[in-house]
Amino acid sequence: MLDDMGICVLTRDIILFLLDRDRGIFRSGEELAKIAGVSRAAVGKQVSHMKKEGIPIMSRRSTGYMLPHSADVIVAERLRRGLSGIVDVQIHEYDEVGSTNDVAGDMARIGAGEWSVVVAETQHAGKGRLGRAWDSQRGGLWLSVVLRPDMPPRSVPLLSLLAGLSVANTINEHTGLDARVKWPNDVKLNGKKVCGILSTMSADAQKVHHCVIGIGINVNNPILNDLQGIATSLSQESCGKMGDRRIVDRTDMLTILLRIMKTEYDTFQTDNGTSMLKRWRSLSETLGRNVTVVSADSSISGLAMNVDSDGGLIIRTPDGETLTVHAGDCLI
Ligand code: BT5
Repeated sequence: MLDDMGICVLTRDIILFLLDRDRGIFRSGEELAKIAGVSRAAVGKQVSHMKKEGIPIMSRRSTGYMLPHSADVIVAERLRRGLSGIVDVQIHEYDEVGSTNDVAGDMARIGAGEWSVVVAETQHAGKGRLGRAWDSQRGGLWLSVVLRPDMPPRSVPLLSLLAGLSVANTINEHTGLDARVKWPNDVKLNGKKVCGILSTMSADAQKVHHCVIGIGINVNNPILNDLQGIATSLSQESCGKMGDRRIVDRTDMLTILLRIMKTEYDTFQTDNGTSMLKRWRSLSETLGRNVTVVSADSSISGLAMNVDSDGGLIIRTPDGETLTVHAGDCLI
């Protein structure tokens, strides 16, 4: 069917959109079929596909279908509408992939445009930096964004800072929690990691062809026992006094995140990151602290003074030397 913006909407997406809009209310197959412009049998088929994916749609004979209020699901069509006129986004939604960064990278290599976004419910080979694994169970936000910035390759780390800042501001706006950014690629809540960023690029010496900004946010997903001491999720941090876990709306979060990221990126392109860096510094939990940055060939300790215009961390060592590090693990 064509929606009010003239966009062809997949039958699955329109059915999910309608059930999401009327959560808690049964809608007949006939009504859904009419709006989606398909047969009742086609509606039944799409609903059973969605149930197999784990979307808890309830079916009642001779009444219809209903999406419960508690269902934690990314509603692609609500996301598209929320971004319409703000970001010209191409959403590619998957139930399961190896890594959204790999899928987005393949798409970028064959010409996908800026703001092509790959989002998956789960990743079976989610990646951190340096070949580390990223745990990506259902309930999180696992996405990768294709960008084609006009910048030299040495400045690409700024995009990781931009993405981290956008995530922290999204969390603060959407949940009222106090998220902070940690150099180079983390977002933290109460000292624990709630989000990691993995940026990759294709470039020659002077010019970036494309970047893939991978963002992993722990939202409603469980945190592995092994990671409990260092990682947290939005739902865990939003626990009520009775210890009841809140389900955070991932569709709203993703909408806000992409809006904030687009605004940051537009400004970034006009001032080369000057104002983004100002905002990053004010949300930073790294600056002003004693840190050790460990990379493949060095370990540098000292006071984190500032970030430079390419996103490098400026450190003053105990013997008064000032050094800039461009990558590594930052221990505080
Ligand atoms: C990162 O690496 O923090 C980058 C993570 C990027 C994940 C996104 S998800 C969407 C996109 N597709 C991908 O395949 N990746 C991106 P790093 O700084 O190296 O941190 C990795 C370390 O964080 C691991 O060694 C664990 O200790 C820890 N970790 C693993 N899973 C985690 C999780 N879900 N939450 C918090 N920490 C985690």
